[in-house]
Amino acid sequence: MFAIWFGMIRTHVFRNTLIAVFCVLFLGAEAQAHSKLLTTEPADGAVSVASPSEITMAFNKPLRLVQMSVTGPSGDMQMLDLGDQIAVLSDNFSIAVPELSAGDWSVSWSALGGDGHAMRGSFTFHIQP
Ligand SMILES: [Cu+2]
Repeated sequence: MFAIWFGMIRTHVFRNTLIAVFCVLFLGAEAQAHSKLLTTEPADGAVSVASPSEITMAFNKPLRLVQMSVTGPSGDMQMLDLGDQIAVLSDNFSIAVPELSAGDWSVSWSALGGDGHAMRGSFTFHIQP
């Protein structure tokens, strides 16, 4: 009786351990499979003397950019027109931006990874008056 009961616990523990190990391996592989933002122009934290004419982003693996916006010193968010780069599988994007005023700007983007998972990120730069 005790042996059977103990056996059930062991089976459950064993099963849960297997599930845990599987999850760690799976999630680890997931994280590695995702695209990573390598460089941007303007670079994150850059101080510029002029408004950039475009913002570029380079990723280590192709993804589909679905949305990009800039938020300026006034706090107003402007959606950027992705044009023919929207949802195109690529590892490099150059998106035109309107004339930006002096101050702190943050860029937000969202994308679909090559595996279809949603991704997002942001970076900032500063334009000197
Ligand atoms: Cu994923």
